[in-house]
Amino acid sequence: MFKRLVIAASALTLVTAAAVGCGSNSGGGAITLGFSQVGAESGWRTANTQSIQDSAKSAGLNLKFADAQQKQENQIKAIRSFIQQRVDVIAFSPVVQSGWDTVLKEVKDAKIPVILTDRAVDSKDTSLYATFLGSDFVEEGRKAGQWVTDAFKGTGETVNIAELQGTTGSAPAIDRKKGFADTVAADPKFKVIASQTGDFTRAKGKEVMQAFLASRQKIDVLFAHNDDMALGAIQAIEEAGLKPGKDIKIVSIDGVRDALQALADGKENFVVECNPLLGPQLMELVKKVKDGQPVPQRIVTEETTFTPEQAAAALPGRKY
Ligand code: GYE
Repeated sequence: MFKRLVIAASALTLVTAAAVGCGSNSGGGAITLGFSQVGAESGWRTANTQSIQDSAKSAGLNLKFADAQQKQENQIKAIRSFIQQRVDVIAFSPVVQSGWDTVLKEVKDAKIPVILTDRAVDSKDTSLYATFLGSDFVEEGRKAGQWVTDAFKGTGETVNIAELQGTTGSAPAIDRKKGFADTVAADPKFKVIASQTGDFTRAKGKEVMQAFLASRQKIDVLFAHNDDMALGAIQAIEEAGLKPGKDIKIVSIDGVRDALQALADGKENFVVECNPLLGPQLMELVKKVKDGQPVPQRIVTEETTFTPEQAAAALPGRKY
């Protein structure tokens, strides 16, 4: 909570500074990076923010950090304020995929390079950004779908699947849904009987799972687009007197410590990793684009998957 207040307060400072036209670098020659974060909706996001703040510090960058509280309009405001402050580089994790062309053109006109971090935009004009650093979300969805396919190999019976989607219109929600659906579509016994957004949060994941359970359809598998929604759903399942991981098999994406613990405890069945520790790579890219050096258009993060045994082994060293 305290952290959220601090982040909200610094977002305000940023807007105020822009309004009074205070635009100089305070880092005394250091590169100034304006970063617009999605929010603080999940454990993944908290780890991502920490990684960016820590690595900006150790790279000696002057970081202007704004938290958009899951609202695109706040991100657009923050980006405009970064332009006014004449930051050297702008990086952001776009909350949704669409609707960025206008503001990205403004940034281009101001000759400030842009780095997309974690999530993509659907702008046709790829010259609006220098590079996109982040995961392959379609592949993550495929890995989740492959686990479900393998887990139910022996049975010819229908397998009912409930899906908790991420934030509507966000790249990870769109891509993970697609990767999963394409994979399970190979066998018609897999049926996605319920699919709704839980906005990547624990509270919403729980609430939507309660509604799924209240509909009294038999659910064999829950696929959650992130760990936090799965963790909320586990609470709903337990409160309904069912055993998560047994009565309902659960697969989710991210690999935060709480989910690995649930996996090791038998309350989840499989976790697909999505790496939030993008800070060090981002800072390298910031330096390069600032210097006008070439960078690849797309940099895909490397990630793994976890079974319960692998989760138990990974837990002691897990940093987030
Ligand atoms: O999976 C989720 C977070 O964009 C990859 O956003 C990120 C997703 C992550 O809220 O937990």
